[in-house]
Amino acid sequence: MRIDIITVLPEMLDGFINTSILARAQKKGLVEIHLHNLRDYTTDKHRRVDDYPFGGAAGMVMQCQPIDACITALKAERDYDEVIFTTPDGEQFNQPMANALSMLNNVIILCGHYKGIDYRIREHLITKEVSIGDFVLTGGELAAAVMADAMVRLVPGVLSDEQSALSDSFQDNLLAAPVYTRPADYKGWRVPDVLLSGHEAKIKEWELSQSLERTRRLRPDLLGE
Ligand code: 6GU
Repeated sequence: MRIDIITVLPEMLDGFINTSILARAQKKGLVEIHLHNLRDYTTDKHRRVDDYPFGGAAGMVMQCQPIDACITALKAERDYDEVIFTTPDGEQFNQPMANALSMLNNVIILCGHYKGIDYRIREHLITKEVSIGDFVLTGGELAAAVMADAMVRLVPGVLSDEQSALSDSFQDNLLAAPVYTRPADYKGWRVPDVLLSGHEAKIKEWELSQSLERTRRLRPDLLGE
């Protein structure tokens, strides 16, 4: 899978995509993540990528030209499955969407900024508009990071233990069961006895009952309740 992220703040994403699991996934050759500085594509001599909105509304609007130039240059190199725009009025990102996107070969993520982008970009070049929740961020960079992280960890081979992606909260609409590590007794805070019993069937049963109990208590909506 290849992800191309178009942004006016590549430095904001550089550390993130080159750290930890995302860095290892790229070193292993399982994914490629490329950052593109939108300012490198403007024909404006002052490197501006935004302008005042027609109609006199507040705030600046990202212009068509640099975005079109960047996306067109990328599309000349390969076919893209989706051209995603991050925006608070987009479709809500969730685990099923992460699962579907993780199976694609080539994806562009355009990070929104300022008051918005010229709507013609959304009409003519964007294939999918995505929000990461009902709150407003100053820019789409954090949303792009969230999406890239959720997608990349699902690519086969990225996580050392394949099971660990399958047993995530939300993969089966259940919250994950609690986990513990050594020591079994820390300042009198004890790990549940069943986990120390070595009885695999009993442990599975306990984990499922914990998952159900936590989901019912914390996220009854996931159970349709
Ligand atoms: Cl994708 N962008 C911005 N700017 N704010 C958001 C968002 C995206 N998702 C939730 N809030």
